[in-house]
Amino acid sequence: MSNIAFITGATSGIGKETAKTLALHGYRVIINGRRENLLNELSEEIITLTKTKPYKLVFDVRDREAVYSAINSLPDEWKDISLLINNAGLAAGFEPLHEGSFEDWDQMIDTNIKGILNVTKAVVNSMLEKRSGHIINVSSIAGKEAYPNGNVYCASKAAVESLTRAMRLDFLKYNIKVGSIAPGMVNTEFSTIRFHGDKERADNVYRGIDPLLAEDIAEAILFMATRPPHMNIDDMLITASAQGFSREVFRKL
Ligand code: NDP
Ligand code: 8X3
Repeated sequence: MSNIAFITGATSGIGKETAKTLALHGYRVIINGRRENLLNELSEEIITLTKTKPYKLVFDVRDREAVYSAINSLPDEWKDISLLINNAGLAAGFEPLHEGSFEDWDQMIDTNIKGILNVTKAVVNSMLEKRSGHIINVSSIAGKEAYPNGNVYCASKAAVESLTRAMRLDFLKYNIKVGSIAPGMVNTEFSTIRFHGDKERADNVYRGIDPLLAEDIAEAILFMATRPPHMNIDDMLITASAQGFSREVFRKL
């Protein structure tokens, strides 16, 4: 097996920490995101940490042509991807369904569902040919149970859970492992983006608790990725200790 890992949404949060963690553990990493300046910064950080240079692919996972053109442009020495982390994703908006915005809905559905489909279809061919590979989809606790105002985001992550199971079945005979990880509350840019830049409202989400950190999820992804060939982790649900389930949080105020 090669040691090339491809991480989507690596400019921030879980994807960024996963790229660093995998690189520190000997993977050669391909990093993706739309914000080129942040990919450049991460690249420098990884070079300092590991003395190895990541490969940067700037594209929007919603843009099918851009996805294919980026993957096809990989030089031969970067083509043999053995680990795909489908992490790029977001929540946009937090309103009851009847107040939701079409734009937010499209962005979540196109990124969280179609983005995974686009990238997986573009990357999996070489895994199918080699009859080996591993795909880890970043789902969410929101995919396990809907919560008030979560509507389309929860549905998009429930789709990630379902697609993960479907991929596992379709790729089974090709010896490609497929699993998903479902984090609870992780303190990243996630809530700021969900609330369209309202940082104060975002900070409030984590008020009075110790939320998960992106590093916690990165370590769990590393664990999933480094199990021996006979073992696959299908699903891993991780919450902060103060989070009983989606909206059940004990805050020390
Ligand atoms: P961040 O907002 O910190 O990071 C999101 C990443 O996704 C960024 O690197 C962003 O890069 C990338 N991204 C978003 N849209 C696109 C796109 N269209 N094309 C390419 N990249 C994109 O949030 P998190 O790290 O928290 O989120 C990572 C994943 O974890 C998401 O799938 C999220 O749903 C999931 N998750 C998060 C939880 C949390 O509480 N934080 C809990 C459970 C799951 P850029 O903007 O540069 O394109
Ligand atoms: C992000 C976690 O609980 O805000 O997926 O939906 S939550």
